[in-house]
Amino acid sequence: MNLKEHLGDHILSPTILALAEAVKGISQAVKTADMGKVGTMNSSGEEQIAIDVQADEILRKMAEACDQVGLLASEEMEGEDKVGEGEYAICHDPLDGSSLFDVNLSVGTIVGIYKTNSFIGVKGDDQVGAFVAVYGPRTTIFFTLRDGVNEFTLIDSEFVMTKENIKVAEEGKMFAPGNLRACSERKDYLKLVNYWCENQYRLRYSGGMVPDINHILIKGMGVFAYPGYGDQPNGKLRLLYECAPMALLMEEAGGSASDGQNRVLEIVVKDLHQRTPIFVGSKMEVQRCKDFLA
Ligand code: P6P
Repeated sequence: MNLKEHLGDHILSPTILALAEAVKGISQAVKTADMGKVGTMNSSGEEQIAIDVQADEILRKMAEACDQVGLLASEEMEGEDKVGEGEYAICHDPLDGSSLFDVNLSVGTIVGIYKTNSFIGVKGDDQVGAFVAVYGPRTTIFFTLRDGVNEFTLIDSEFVMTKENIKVAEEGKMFAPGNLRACSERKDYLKLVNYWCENQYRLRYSGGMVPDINHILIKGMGVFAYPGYGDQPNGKLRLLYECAPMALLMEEAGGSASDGQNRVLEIVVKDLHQRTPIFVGSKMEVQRCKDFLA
């Protein structure tokens, strides 16, 4: 079954199809883009490389052309922009993991979809959908419109369903321990990492949130962690366009996502670029993280 057949007459079909077309463009750009820095910074003060800007432009053009979309926010933009009269709002990290680009590791696009006229004040629970693309040896997308999670693979320019109704088990011994530097100060995180090691968890960590969480969804188990510490108590990952979409996808697949205390999907967006710690994956594995972390 292809993407269009799967979507049928779903109200958000035009937006998902438009996102899929944008992913085709980014997938092409990833193969040929210049790896150089462009000498500019994004809204979080991170140096941009050419593909960051290119991917952002592809998604902006998509949003402007899609009648359903009225509002746009991006990791690469300072504020939220009105891009049309549509009732839906798109927030995205156009190319997550671009620091891995020059070493030819997988990168991705993360998208949250809301029905709102501003992102300020929303919670991840308000999302009507979440959509992620993985640019690896193959280009795949997985998304939810609050009806489960399915994976589609780009084959001969068409997205074909390759995994239906993805589910994540209650527990599973695979771990993706982000920000291990935090162990230098956070003995609770060090204890958790030691637990994983002493209990022979299988390490699956690439440094890219998208492929690392894709791994948990496709293998159906495991946990991804990115805590904060020191002068970054909320860690590095952004709530609106990285953690909240991933949290919705994981909950739709039967897993969970916490900031160490609360559900990620309950955190109110006060700033477009606010950060949050995140522990996401199999329910019992996330609970274990909460139990270990002060
Ligand atoms: P660190 C990639 O830059 C990213 O935004 C996520 O994809 C990834 O999980 C995280 O940062 C890695 O962070 O601090 O290990 O470089």
